[in-house]
Amino acid sequence: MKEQLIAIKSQAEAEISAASDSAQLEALRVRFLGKKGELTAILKQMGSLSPEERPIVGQLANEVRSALEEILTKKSEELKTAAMAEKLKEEAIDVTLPGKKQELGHKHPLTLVLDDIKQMFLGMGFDIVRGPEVETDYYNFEALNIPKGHPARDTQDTFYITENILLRTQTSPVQIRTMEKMKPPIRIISPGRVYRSDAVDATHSPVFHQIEGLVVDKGVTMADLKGTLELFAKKLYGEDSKVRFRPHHFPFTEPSAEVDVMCFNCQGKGCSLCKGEGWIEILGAGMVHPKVLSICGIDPEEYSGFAFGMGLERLVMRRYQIDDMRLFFDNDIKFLNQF
Ligand code: 2NM
Repeated sequence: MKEQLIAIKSQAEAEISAASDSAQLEALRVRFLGKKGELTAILKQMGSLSPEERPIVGQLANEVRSALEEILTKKSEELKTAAMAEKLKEEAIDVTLPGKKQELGHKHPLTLVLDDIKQMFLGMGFDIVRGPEVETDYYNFEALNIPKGHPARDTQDTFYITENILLRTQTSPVQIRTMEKMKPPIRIISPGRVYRSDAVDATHSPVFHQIEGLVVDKGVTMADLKGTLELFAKKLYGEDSKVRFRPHHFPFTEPSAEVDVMCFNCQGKGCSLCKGEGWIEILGAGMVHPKVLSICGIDPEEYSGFAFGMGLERLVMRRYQIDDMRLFFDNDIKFLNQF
């Protein structure tokens, strides 16, 4: 039995030192020292020994066990150290490599100009109000004096979610909601995204942006509208800017006008930008229709108001000489980086 123990010891020592990972090492521990292992198998035969031999063999068996336990522990440490060294080598970072440049974005041209315009109206005492893009037929049409069957419903065809829920065609519903909630004086602009069922081309997009304005108070007149828009034109196009009003029709204002600004390119002489006109149309405006005021719970005998609306895209296209509206929505970095 002594010989067997010594053979097991040298066999185990050889195999343990050859082990290449911790799973192999664990298998060896079980094979030699486990409950059903080779050393235990020897100890089970101790009963057949003489009383003189038993303590000697017993002591030898204990020595073999602790010797093997010791080299198992040592080998396990070695394998762990080697594995860590390998991992560190694999995950080494080359600190001499150049870093990744962080590209800092900037504002979209539509946002740049909208921010400017917001500042201009904030400076004139207006508040900025936002509202839902998904609207009801009532707020988008009915309350603006555009009943079912009105021709304006054809020119403002939109996207319907149900028969009564739609994507707003203008931001006027925001102003209706404001008039319902607030008592005059009201002085607001409502910028935002609007929708029309239009085919995409260089000057049309089914999604675009509008800025509408509304002032309601006692004694508000067309003169206030003219003064406000003249001041706005001067802020936008320079101190020498002039505006002119042409009669027009909107269902929600009476009287209504289209407003032109003198061509800032040719000072009214006529050029390619204004197509020889000398004037460029920038917005629509008018005195809020008494019916619209009444619908919102404002007494038209006591109060009056003016409103105006303009398209942001066309304004920005003129400012930067952009000839195709699609460029705003293509998200082409080469285009956007120019602003
Ligand atoms: C425009 C032109 C003229 C307008 C009217 C209203 C409201 F809600 F007060 F009736 N909001 N916006 C208006 C008036 C909009 O856009 C070309």
